Amino acid sequence: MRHFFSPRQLAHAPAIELHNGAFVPYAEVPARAETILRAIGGAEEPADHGLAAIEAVHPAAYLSFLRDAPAMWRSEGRSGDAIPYVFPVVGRRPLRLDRIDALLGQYAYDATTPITPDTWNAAYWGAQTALAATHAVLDGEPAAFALCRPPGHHAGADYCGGYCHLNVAAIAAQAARDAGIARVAILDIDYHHGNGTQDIFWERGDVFYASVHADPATDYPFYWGHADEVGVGDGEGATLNLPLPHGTTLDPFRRAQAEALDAIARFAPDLLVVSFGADTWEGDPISHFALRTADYAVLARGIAARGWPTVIVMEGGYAVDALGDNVVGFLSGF
Ligand code: OKP
Ligand code: ZN
Repeated sequence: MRHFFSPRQLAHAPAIELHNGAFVPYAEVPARAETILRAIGGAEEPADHGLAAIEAVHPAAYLSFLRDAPAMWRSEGRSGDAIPYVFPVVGRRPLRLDRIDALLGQYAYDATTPITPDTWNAAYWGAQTALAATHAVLDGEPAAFALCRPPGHHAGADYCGGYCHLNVAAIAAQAARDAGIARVAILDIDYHHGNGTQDIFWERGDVFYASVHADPATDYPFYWGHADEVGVGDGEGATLNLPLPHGTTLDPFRRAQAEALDAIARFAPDLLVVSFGADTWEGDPISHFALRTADYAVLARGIAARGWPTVIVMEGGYAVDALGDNVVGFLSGF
């Protein structure tokens, strides 16, 4: 399988995040990508497919914000990374906002996703990594792996959150659509619900979104991923959420994944994007499922057996020492 990675993704390295009432060291560290890269034996550098494929998902005003936020933050005399502290919970509307703190809250839904001076470039190349893997599959590879970081599935069209700035799975899916692929499905098997991906395709019937994740009644991101969320309008029935409880092991996880794959099969996609997170592993420091390293090959074989051309994008996984083995195990199933 072809692997893609840009070392420019490593420059995004926030120092701290707000977690359980205190600032703690940031969990989404560059070493995650470095350890995966070593374990998979290297990767090809992506070509630059340009900004247009990113703008096909994210509005230009949001992209300018990601680029400009660090300079605006520093011009207020602040040190450290830009972090929001106030959010428009009554709903967002296109206000004229002149202060960095107002913009941060307008374009984010949580306080765990700092923006550094290197965030834009790293996220841009994460998107290019996803696009390179997508083009490899469009050119005939049965499957390709995009080693993306920061991850993407919490980022909506015009918001960041959950360590995510650009939605790499959505950018991959949209690029496939724009290349003439009529029906695209996204299977999200990160521990956390991919609220950003769900929102982006919520009203669309051409991209199916199915997610297996920790029950949002107990787990981040809380306000999305409940079983009654099915999409609206043209998208009604093209979103499927399968929440699972703490302690979930391989058997219930693979049953839920099979249910998601059966629904995707009824949709009959021409291409599959997998948002893969290894934070379902039993030792993950911020998660509460109980998958073992050997389970990832089993899950991957269940996906590969369906026979759809498949783009795999990396999402979460925070047990850095185990991450390489878990990703290699997953990729070995294809
Ligand atoms: C990103 B991905 C819990 C803090 C949660 C954000 C988690 C983002 C996960 N106390 N912090 O889906 O792996
Ligand atoms: Zn996650």
